Amino acid sequence: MQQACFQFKTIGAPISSERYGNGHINETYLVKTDSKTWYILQKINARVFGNVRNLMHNITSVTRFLALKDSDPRHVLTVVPTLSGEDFLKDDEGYWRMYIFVTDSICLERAESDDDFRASGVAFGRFQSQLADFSAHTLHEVIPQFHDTVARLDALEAAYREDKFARSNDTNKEYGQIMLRKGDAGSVKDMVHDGKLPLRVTHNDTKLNNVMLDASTRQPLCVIDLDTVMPGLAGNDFGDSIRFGANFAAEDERNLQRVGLSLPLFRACAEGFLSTCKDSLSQNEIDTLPLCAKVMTLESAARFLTDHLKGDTYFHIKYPDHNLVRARTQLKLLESMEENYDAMRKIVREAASR
Ligand code: ADP
Ligand code: GN1
Ligand code: MG
Repeated sequence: MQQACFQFKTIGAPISSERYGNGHINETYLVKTDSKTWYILQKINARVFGNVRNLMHNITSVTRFLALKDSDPRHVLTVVPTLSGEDFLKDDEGYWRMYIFVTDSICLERAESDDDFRASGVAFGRFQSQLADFSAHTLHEVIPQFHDTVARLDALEAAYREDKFARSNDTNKEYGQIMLRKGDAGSVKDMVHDGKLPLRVTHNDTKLNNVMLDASTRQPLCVIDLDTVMPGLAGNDFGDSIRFGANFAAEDERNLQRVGLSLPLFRACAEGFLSTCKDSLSQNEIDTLPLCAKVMTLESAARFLTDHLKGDTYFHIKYPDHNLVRARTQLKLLESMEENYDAMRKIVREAASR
């Protein structure tokens, strides 16, 4: 990692590097230099991203496009080239890339106020509307069927049946709870198939910790973690934000009594998101935002449980049953969304008519 730091065109020489952030996929390091500019160095997870060249093509083309609209380096992620001018480095350890560290910013694991979460909604809504005229066909589908929730449930079923690590007995209840809700996933898929929901260029991983806020004003600066920018559904970007950020508790809270949907946070995100992209959304897209929140939560439950059954090869874990804990948390959140579904729909209607 230390050698990799020196292979990029940094302003100033790297003087320290330390593991950074809470991402579940890549290995992230903060690199300080003897200049004022700091960097983020990432070892790209090549097991998750089979074709790193295509991945980096997506990221550089999207960031260049965004930079033409707003050249402030704090408003768009900036890829730092290697000494030989490439957008990533391949060495004996794997694939590396570097970004400019967004200065005077904060990146939150939990919203500290409704306004923090409103800012996240604004950032992802704005990201989507800024990319409305980006040519979607130039993007590679870096992870096929990434948000095909029906396919995610099929993958869970296969893992459950195979039961390679003899873990299925502990997951019968959760498996049943997920499969019971396949209809919701199918209804979104059918709407796409019938042309009722359009594919747009979306972020697809809209967690609060993938947004940078200004450290003093707490207004949104830019969206980061562009690995999964691909054609997708506007509702899934909204829904995944809600799943992660409108929960009273963390994504991996063990005490399920603490888990549930916060309607004030839901409202804040809906208002922020719709304030920046509602003019480009169809009525069907707006109407299905609450459904997409449920489906993204269901999908995450399925993905975490699948990874648990397959021996934890996808998401970083901190302890042996971490993915099972995450799956249980998602299911409890989903139940809470179901209980609050009418209120969620009302809030979205109100936010859309502001
Ligand atoms: P992962 O795909 O593993 O989630 P991310 O790209 O989201 O990786 O990076 C992990 C964390 O590193 C982020 O949540 C954020 O805290 C921090 N980070 C990433 N890129 C930047 C950046 N350009 N400036 C400041 N912090 C960053
Ligand atoms: C991963 O990379 P990170 O931590 O922002 C995952 C998302 C999941 C999320 C669950 C490429 O996001 O899809 O929703 O974990 N990213 C990828 O926390 O699979
Ligand atoms: Mg991330």
